[in-house]
This record gives sequence, C-alpha cells and structure tokens, in this order.
Amino acid sequence: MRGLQTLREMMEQPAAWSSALTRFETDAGRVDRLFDERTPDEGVFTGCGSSYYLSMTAASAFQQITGLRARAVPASEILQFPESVFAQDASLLLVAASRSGTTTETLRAVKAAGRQGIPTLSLTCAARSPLARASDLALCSPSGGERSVVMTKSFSSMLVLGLLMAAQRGDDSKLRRELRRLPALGRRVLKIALPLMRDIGATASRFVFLGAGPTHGVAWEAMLKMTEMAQRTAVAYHPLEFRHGPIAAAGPGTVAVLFGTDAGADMETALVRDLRKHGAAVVLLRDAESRPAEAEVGVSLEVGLSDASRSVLYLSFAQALAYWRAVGAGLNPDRPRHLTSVVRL
Ligand code: F1P
Repeated sequence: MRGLQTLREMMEQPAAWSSALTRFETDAGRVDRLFDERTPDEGVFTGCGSSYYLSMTAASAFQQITGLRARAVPASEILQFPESVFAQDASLLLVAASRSGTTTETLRAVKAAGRQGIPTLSLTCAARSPLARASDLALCSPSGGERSVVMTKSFSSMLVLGLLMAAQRGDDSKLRRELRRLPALGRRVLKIALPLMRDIGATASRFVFLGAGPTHGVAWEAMLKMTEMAQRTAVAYHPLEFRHGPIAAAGPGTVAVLFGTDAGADMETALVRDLRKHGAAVVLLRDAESRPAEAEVGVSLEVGLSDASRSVLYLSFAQALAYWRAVGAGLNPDRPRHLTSVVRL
C-alpha cells in the first residue's frame, strides 16, 4: 500500500509525545530562567506551514494559561513587515517552531529578533539545527523528526512542547497532568480515528475545517494535510465565522469537520444544525455528548481534557482523513506533489 511511511509516523505519535514529555523535564528549569531573566510581556509565536499552524494553537493556549499576551504570525510576515509585528515599546519573546530548524524564513526571523535584542525560544525536532543554535533556548522533540514530507508526529510533538512550556510558565499542574495522559489516550484515539475516517468524504468536492480558540490552528493544519496529501479543495475558518459568507458555498458535496470546544459547545451545536440544513455532511469531534448535535458523524472522546490538550488528540482525525482521501484517489501520501520537506530560499 502507498503511504506506509506517513501511516507509520502517524502511529508513532504517542511515542513521540512521551519522548517530548521526558525531554522537557530536563529543560523546564531553562524555560523558567529565560522568562525570569528576560521578563517578556508578550509571546510572538512563529513558523511556516504546519509549524505556523501549531504556533496558532500554542499561542492561543499560552495566553489563556499564563495570562501573558500571545499571538501567532507567519515567519514571512516578520521578514516583510517587521514593524507590524515587533512593537517598539513591547518586551517580546519570539517562539519559533520548525521541524527541520533550517526553513529560511523562520531562521531569518529568529536572527532578526536576536539582532534587536528580542529573546528567542525554538520548538524543533532538530536539536543541532541552525535554528536551535541561533535561539537562546531550544526545546527539542527527540523522536518527532519524520522521513515523510508532510508533518504528523513532528507537528503534534512540537505542539506538546509548546503546551508544556505554557504549563511551566503558568505553573498549571492540571494542564501538566493532562499532557502526561496524552500518550495513552493518543493510542486509543488512533484506533478510533483511522478506521472511522476511511470512507468519509470519498466523493466530496470540498472540505471545511472549523475550530475556535486552541482548535483553530488544528483546523488550519487539517486544511493543509488535505491539500498536501490529497490535493483536495479545503478551507479553514473559526466556526461562527462560517455563517458570515462562507456558508454560501456549503451544500451536498461539502464535508465539514468541526473540532469542538467546551467553551463554545452550544453555539457549535447550533452551527451543526445550520450546516446540515444546507446539505453539508458534518463530522463533529468533541469531548462529551452532553449537548446532542445532529452531526452525520459524532465522536465523543470522553477523555475529560481541556480544549487545549484535546487539540493534540484531534490531530489524528485530521491526518487520517487526509491520508485516506489521498490513498483513495490513488495518490501517495509519502510523496506529495510539488513539495519538499524544507523550503530554503
Ligand atoms: C515546515 C514546512 C511544512 C510543509 C512543507 C515545507 O517546515 O513548511 O509545513 O509541509 O513541506 O516545510 P519546518 O520549518 O517545520 O521544517
């Protein structure tokens, strides 16, 4: 079967999270030191492609957990519009994610920040990469590196590192406990996600991925996975934004995947109804089935995690869906068209 490499790396995610959790224990003190010495009052999270999308989720969770301002910007924006990102009077920390640690825009953004005296922290799978060396502190996912072009375990394991950093800075022992549960839960979730997503959207013309707060970055990553692996039309939005225009294109042939949040459960349930009314098929992922929704496919994980930690588990559904749509179309997920694992300018 085609795409075995990617499939293997998807299955290796729980082990990669375990390694990231273990490695972080030795780095936690360094995170504290960096924050205590440089006292940033805002985190700018950056990266390119998948690494930018994981930055979205990490930034959202970081602000919620620590109370410090945080936002995500693509690394290219830092190069093209530095004044729009680095405000003069702010005390910033740049958090840069990159699997390879060699992506040109991300590396240049970190070097530009360094020249301006802005402290830099990287999340990477390559501990000796130029990015890691250029950063004040590098948090590494030791088993996150892939042979595949598309990112699966690197994404989720670097996200685990980002969430660990937030838990450390926010001194959030509940989040820490949740993150430690992820490897065991991830193994269970993979067993559900892989068979479940096999036939969803086989004849769909369009995929819509919806996520709010920490799940918004997951929605973008789901869009990218579908685009990279299966070359299918895919878009990502905040759930309630979807009514403000994009819903005009929804109908039979649309598959909408909603990465549900506890914070917005009632409003998301109402959106499922509207999507179904217009003929879209809806896959609703959430924690508990406390508010029944009329989704075509409803998954209640019932893991009792916060929206931020559950985001990591949602990724398997997005990856599996893109994987099966690629295989079903006769494409090889291991060899996506026009792509290389690193973009160097
Ligand atoms: C990230 C990235 C991937 C994408 C592509 C090229 O690289 O943009 O998201 O799939 O194939 O690389 P990195 O900075 O995380 O190494």
